[in-house]
Amino acid sequence: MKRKLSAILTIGVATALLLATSQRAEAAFVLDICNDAACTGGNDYHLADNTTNNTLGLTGDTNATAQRIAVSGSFNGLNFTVVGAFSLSTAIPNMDITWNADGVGSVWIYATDQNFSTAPATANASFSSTLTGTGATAVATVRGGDDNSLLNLSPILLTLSESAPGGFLTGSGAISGPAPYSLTLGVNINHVTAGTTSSGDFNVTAVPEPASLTLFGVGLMGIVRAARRRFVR
Ligand SMILES: [Ca+2]
Ligand SMILES: [Ca+2]
Repeated sequence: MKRKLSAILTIGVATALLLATSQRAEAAFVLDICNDAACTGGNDYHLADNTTNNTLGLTGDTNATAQRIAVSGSFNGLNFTVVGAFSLSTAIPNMDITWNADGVGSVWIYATDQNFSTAPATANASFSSTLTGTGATAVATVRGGDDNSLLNLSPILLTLSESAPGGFLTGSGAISGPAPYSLTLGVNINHVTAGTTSSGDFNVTAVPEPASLTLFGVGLMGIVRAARRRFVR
């Protein structure tokens, strides 16, 4: 009975390790740049990693590295550059958007990645921005975490709102899962007066909740028991 339990635990932890280290099977890292918060009604730009989409005044992905997207152009009144959007982990979110912009207008930038395997987890966000111009705002959000869809806009896990002249903010939100899930980082840039410029860096890293760590620990104990039994024999 004990041996069977150890075998089950060993298989469990092996599966967990495989999930944690495996490459995305059919996942996509994508950027959506929209003229409305919900990306509906047309005039919204969709760009998958390492693809070309030279429409709506934008350039397509100019960063050839996988899991990193850069794009620039003129869109909905703003001249802007997404200097870099990235997603580094296959297991637990580690994502970032860096931008700069001028002009008068408003855009919503969303970066989504899929197939994160660690849940529950806490998403920890930091947002620094520099905004010139009366009334300029930049609002960063972390969204999704509840299913594995692209452009996963709901629920909103946390919101960090900056007004001119900008500053540095942090916040956190709960990713409940279940795994696999997608996460979407959003930045709404809003310039209302001529001559406004803005730049910012929005970063999100997640850490597993104790429940995930406990499961992992139970799996490791199974491996230790199985190894010890083999050694004693
Ligand atoms: Ca639209
Ligand atoms: Ca790329």
